[in-house]
Amino acid sequence: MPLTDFPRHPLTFGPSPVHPLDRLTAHLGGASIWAKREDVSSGLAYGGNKTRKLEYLVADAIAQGADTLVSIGGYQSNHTRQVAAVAAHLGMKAVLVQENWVDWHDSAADRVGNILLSRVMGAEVRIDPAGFGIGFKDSWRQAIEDVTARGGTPYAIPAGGSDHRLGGLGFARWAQEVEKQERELGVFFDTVVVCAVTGSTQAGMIAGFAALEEAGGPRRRVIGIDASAKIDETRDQVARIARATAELIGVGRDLRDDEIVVLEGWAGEKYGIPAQSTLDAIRLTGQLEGVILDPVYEGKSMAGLVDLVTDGEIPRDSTVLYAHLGGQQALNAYSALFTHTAALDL
Ligand code: 5PA
Repeated sequence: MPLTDFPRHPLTFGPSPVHPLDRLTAHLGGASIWAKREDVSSGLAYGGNKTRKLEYLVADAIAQGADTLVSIGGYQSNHTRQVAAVAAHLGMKAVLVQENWVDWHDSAADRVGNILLSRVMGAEVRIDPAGFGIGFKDSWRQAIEDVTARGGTPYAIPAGGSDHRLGGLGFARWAQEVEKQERELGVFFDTVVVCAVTGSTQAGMIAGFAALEEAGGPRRRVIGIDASAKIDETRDQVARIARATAELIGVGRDLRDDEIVVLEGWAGEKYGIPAQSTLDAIRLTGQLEGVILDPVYEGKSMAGLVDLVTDGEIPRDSTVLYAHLGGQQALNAYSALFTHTAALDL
């Protein structure tokens, strides 16, 4: 069924803003770089990429009569913070399993940033010592059972809202939005760069652009940058969700392998731990553009973009759309990395 027929509960101000990154473009001396900003497109606890995904999931939750959203992430999950905000906004409850996904020993990691905001918004936060993993977890199953046992009606949202029938729809719609904004701005983005971990952000984009291509639209590259340091899992998840979403929205062909591109090389050694290239990209974008990136996701995808443009893998005459997916709140748990100004010679 076409995307427009799926029920959607709006949670953003409207299309996320698109704007050029002129000083970064000049600095790299090549491809023209623009950003599309999921981090400033909603008034619900700073938004981010999950807010757009949740527009479809909560429409389903409301239709099912759910009263409690149950989800899972790391201590500094941006996703669970957005679930908490959406639950508050809808007058629902939120139960959030927060696992110890990151081997990062900042003494405030389970108190500041995202988790602090979720507590402010009234979510039930369950700290769990389990490590990183995007699959189904017993702690999450338990949380769902507990809600039922106390008479509530849970709606289960997997990590990142990804491994869910409707998980790819939010970013399939993002693709349509991009096409409309291109027409308004008189620009064509031949390349999109996006961070990938639980996968439905990139997968949704791929499915959405495939649908547009089928309707006569141009081909473009959607380059995923793995930030989980588990490239095989990320690739599998993106491919699986992209194919399922494409089928769901009526794309009448299998996706080509060259449509599913997830690159490794910028995740560092572990999920959640910034590499030197992550920190360099955060400082570069901050100091050239006043645009803030986080050390878990966006700093890694920007490091990928910088290298791909510098190496010519993204050609000089390309016009690139960097998907800024939010996540700045986690910076607070990484204060030890930024105790001094390290001004770049720009
Ligand atoms: C996240 C995810 P996907 O999980 O859809 O691939 O998106 C990756 C991503 N950028 C990129 C930001 C700012 C993100 O928050 N975050 C998760 C979370 O729990 O917050 C799902 C992992």
